[in-house]
Amino acid sequence: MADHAFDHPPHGAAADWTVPQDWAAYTAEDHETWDILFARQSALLPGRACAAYLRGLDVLRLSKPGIPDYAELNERLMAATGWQVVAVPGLVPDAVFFDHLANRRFVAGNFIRRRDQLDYLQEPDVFHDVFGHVPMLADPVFADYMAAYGRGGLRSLGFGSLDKLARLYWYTVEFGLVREAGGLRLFGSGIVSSFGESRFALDDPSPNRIVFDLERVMRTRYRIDDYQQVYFVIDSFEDLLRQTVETDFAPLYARLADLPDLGPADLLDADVLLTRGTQDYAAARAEVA
Ligand code: HBI
Ligand code: FE
Repeated sequence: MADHAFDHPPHGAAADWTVPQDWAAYTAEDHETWDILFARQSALLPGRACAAYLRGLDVLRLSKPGIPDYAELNERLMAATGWQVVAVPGLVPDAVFFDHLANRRFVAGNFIRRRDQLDYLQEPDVFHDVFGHVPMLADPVFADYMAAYGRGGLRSLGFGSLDKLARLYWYTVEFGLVREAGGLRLFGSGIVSSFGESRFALDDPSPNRIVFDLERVMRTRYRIDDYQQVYFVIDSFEDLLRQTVETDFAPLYARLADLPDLGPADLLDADVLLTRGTQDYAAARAEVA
C-alpha cells in the first residue's frame, strides 16, 4: 500500500490524491473475490446490521456482479444523500481525508484483497471501503454525521488533538453499535465487512459494550490488529449527529488534555455498561502472542 512519500500525492494521482478507479483493469478473479465476500456478508447481516445499513445495501445492488463501478454507484448514492465515492491509491493524509468528507466525498481504495486474505487485512480495500461504508452513506442522518466529522477534523488540525478525534471515528464509523427495538445492531464498517467480527461484536461474551459518551470515547485507545475489546453503543444516528454538532470541541480538547487516556478494556464507574465483558478472547490471544 502507501509506499509513497506522504507530503504530496503519488505519481498519477491528482492534487486531492484521487485516481481514476480504472474499473476495466480489474481481473475476473478480482470481481469473483468481491462476489464471494458480498454473498457471505450479505447472508450474515440480516438481524445483525442496523436497519439503515440494510436499507443502504440496496445502493450496491448494481446492474452487473463484481466490484462496483463508482460512476454507476455514484448515480445512486448522489441521488440518496449527495455523497460520492472517489478512488485513492491507499491511505491519504488527514487533512486531505477530512476535506473530502467535509465535501461529501468518501475516499475508497481501488484495490481488492488477495484470495488468501478473505477474512482479514489491515489496510482498507474496495470491499471494506465500499461494502462497509457506502450503505451507511445512503442514510441521510448518517451522511450528515460523516460530513460534520470532516468539518470537525479540518477544525481540529490546529488543536493537535487528532488522536482523540480519530478515536471518535474508530468507535462510531468503523466499530459502532446502535440500540434498536430488536436489540443491539451493527453499523460500523469494520464490523459489517468482517466475517468474524460481525458475529463477535454482538454475540461473544469477551468485549465490553458501553453506552456511547463522546468524552469517554475520545479518551479510549483502540487496537487495529484484532477484534475490539470494547464497543460503544449509540441510541440513534440523530443522537450521534446532535452530540457531535452541538459539542464545542475546543473546551473538550482542553479537558481531554488533562485526563489520562484509557486502555481499550478499562472501565469507569460512570460507564453505562450493557455487557461487562470477560476479556477471555483478548487474554487467550495475548498468551499466543
Ligand atoms: N485515508 N484512504 C484513507 N482512508 C481512511 O479511512 C483514512 C485515510 N486517512 C486518514 C484517516 N483515515 C484518519 O485520519 C481517520 O481515521 C480519522
Ligand atoms: Fe473504514
